[in-house]
Amino acid sequence: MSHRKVPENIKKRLKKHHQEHLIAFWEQLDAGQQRDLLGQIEQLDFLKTDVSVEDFIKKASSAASTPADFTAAPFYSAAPANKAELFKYTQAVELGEELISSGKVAAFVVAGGQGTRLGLDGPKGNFPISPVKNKTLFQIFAETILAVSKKYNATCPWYIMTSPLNHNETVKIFEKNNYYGLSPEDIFIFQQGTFANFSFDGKILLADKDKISVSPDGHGGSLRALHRSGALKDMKKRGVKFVSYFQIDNPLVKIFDPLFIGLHALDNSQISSKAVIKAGPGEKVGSFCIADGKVTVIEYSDLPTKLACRRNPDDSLVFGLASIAIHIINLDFIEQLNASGFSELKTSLLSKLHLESSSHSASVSLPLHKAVKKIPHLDRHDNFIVPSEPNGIKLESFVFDALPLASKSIILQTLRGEEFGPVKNASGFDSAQIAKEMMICRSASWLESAGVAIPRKPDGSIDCVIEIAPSFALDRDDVKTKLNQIPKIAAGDKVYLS
Ligand code: UD2
Repeated sequence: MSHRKVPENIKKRLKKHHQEHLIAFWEQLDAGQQRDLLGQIEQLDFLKTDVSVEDFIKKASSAASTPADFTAAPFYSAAPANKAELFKYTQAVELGEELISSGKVAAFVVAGGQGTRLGLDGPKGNFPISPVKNKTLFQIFAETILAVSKKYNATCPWYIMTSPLNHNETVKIFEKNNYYGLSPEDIFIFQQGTFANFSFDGKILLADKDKISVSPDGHGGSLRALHRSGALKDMKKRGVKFVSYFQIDNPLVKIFDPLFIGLHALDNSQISSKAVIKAGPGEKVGSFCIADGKVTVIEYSDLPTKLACRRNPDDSLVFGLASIAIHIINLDFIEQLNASGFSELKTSLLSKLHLESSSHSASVSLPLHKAVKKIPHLDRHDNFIVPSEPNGIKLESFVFDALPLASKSIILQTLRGEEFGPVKNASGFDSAQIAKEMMICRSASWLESAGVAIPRKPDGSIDCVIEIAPSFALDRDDVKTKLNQIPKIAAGDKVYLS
């Protein structure tokens, strides 16, 4: 046992913030463990400020971030509404294609989440989902990026954000699968940061005698992680200007969409978003709004039911524009946020915490949202507690909270069946089963619009299983160029087009 003393400044800091229990087992740790624990304590930004952790926890409520007054957000519709828009969309597609071809666009997936809810032990990206070949989410995205690189004769680098929960395993999966045919130097896998977990009375929880209990800092942490990991630097070196952001759970995402990229660039937007019309007032997605003149997303849990159900005269939902977590973000904007430490947020207590505590040359701070969770931990009597009921608080930041910080932010509507089939639950809504069915429906729709006959049952449902590989077609138009390669499809067939 080592008898090294806890440095006085750390002791004082812990006392001031009522977190002395973090060193309760100090005497039982060896020198290496003590060093390790000190390092973790030093990383706790808020311990370096005057703000009490109790305040921090009490005020970090998602409700606190809901604006008092907001209206519905304007958006570009999925198809041009008039001649002027048709002209603009055509221009945008041309510009978008040019930007992809010249290597100005990078793919960026946030993949810090685990597949636990889907019964998968490991990174969610390793969840098998394609209807015929059972390809994983990682493989579908990799093959899409490869196909885009070929189509546009360009290098399309892919940035993948993991979390401490799944980083090593993600790297191993890519190595084991030979990067799914992509060149390893064009794949950049990096980890997001973490926030400490708290008990309800504002105490930081211990995972072990020498380990602070932490959780990934939310997808909002990606903006800081892109900077800290060197990913932004790598992008700059390559001449990338636009980051195409998407979530690991959506196999239908169109990662490189010329129209979206082009509209974003034409409008000088700093961060743009794709949206779908909500399936109903209760759908668990954020809603796009305008608050204080800025595009803002209000999470479903923060939108009062009365407002969520409010309807326009034509019966559509007033706040019916759903965020599907697909964005184009300017590299410059991410850099700017990191460099400024989000000075726009200076008035908020929470951001004050982060701004003042920033020991890094650059630091990003977004509002914090808290989630009440079951958090296993070591109590002060050395008992390891596995709670059966929620017992603590996890903090997260959300990437869409960066929208109101942009000078300009646009929204493009897309069609759910074309681009949004998230895999979140083991069964029911947003399940793998539904995502698979959506993949089949989209393939059938692409084929039918090219004139291919798809067998259907008397009730109109599709009577075959189809999978279109990204190498075969990236969109509806690509299918039309491959008609001679498509076999006749009979009822009950399993068809894989590659
Ligand atoms: C998210 C959005 C919701 C809607 C929906 C669309 C939030 C809070 N809500 O809901 O508005 O757009 O998606 O599908 O985002 N992730 C990380 N690190 C983290 C946390 C999450 O990488 O620390 C990734 C995760 O791997 C996944 C994505 O972020 O790709 C979404 O996370 P989620 O499943 O917690 O969000 P969800 O489904 O509640």
